Amino acid sequence: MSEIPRQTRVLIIGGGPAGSLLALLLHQQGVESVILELRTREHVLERVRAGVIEHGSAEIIRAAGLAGRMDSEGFVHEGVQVAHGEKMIRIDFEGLTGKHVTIYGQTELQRDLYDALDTACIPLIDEAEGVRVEGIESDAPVVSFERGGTTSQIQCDFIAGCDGAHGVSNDFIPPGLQRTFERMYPFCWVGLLSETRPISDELIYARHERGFALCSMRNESRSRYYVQGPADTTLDDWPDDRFWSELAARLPTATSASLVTGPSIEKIVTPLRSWVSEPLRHGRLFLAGDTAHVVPPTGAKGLNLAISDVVYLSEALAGFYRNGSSTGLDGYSDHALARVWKAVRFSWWMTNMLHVFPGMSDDFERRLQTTELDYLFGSENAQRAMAENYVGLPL
Ligand code: RFL
Ligand code: PHB
Repeated sequence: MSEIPRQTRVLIIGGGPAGSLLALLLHQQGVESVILELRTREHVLERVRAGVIEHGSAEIIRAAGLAGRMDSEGFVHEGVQVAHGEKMIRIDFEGLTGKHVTIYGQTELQRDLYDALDTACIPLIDEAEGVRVEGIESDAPVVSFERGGTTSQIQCDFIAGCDGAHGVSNDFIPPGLQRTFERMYPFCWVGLLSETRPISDELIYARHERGFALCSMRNESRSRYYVQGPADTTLDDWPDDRFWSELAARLPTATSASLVTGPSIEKIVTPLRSWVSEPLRHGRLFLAGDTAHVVPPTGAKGLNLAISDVVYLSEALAGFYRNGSSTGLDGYSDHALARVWKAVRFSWWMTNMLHVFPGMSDDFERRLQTTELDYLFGSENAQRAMAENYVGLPL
């Protein structure tokens, strides 16, 4: 990034999937924007995160002209497996809903987004530190930041806060005007990436008395696995050998027999929480993606919500520039939150059903949890409800 513009229409804070896709969608509707990203490009492109793209998200990516690699290198999954102890069933997405999901790493999508930003000459200013805003309640806000020891300012019409769960945009809304909703779960996930053949052609979500496990993948030779760990666990507690044996112990015996293990090439510990901040707007500031809401990864919804938020927001902003109407902008928060809460509900439901809650001494609750799984295993209607949510509710 050589020259820093002094002015733009939409100033986007955060160059993750939400910020990058928003910039592209705006560009395609003739609206100029600038992205400020705290990290280096290399750092953003190295982060290992999501893997499941909903049916509708894939269509959006396609319509934005970004699907070349996703369509050739991603994998269409027409179902997932759910295991409970030694039992396992398939949730048949295609048969139950006529839809599917695509397995394509967020890392790859982020690369496609950055390539498209470069092709469209959309300014992405990386290593932008200390972002702060003035005049959010005016119609000409100013955003300041430091880069390489120099302070710069960009004047804009609107600010889009897309800076993720650890960003600052949320802090720009006065506390009295914001309401937050939170649920911390009393466990975390330990995730491991390895250059090994995936255990199965489809994802496996498993509930076992030892805890939750998830088998996912990136391609035919790269696997992504997760196991539930204690809330206070650290990576030191999870040498590869322990991870693999714990994973194997939580899968049905016939399935774990096909587990191929190998050295980890990346390992993470991630806490699980549900968190929503309302409203998604203050004056000229709009929030989208993880900065506005966080869901536990169990339902594979975070990236997909970031995508639906920015679709709504780009349409509202483009509408404003097209016909001067603020109707779309005024409705953005309610519109986006209605979809967000459905994903919060689904992720909470999946998390509750599949994890072992420490200290769940209450026999009544334990029975209800296993009954939830029994019902899912035995009812096509329950499976359809899960499939409908997993492939993604309509935008
Ligand atoms: P991001 O991706 O965090 O990007 C925010 C960007 O903002 C930058 N930033 C700042 N920039 C400027 N100034 C500041 N002060 C800034 N502070 C931060 C950051 O550097 C970053 O580049 O948020 P965004 O764009 O809202 O996207 C959200 C998704 O990344 C997230 O929801 C998903 O990764 C969640 N997620 C999953 N979502 C799915 O839809 N499907 C999945 O299968 C799925 N699996 C997962 C997941 C998240 C996981 N972790 C690690 C939490 C699996 C895991 C393990
Ligand atoms: C992943 O592949 O990283 C992944 C898949 C499904 C989830 C969460 C993460 O629910």
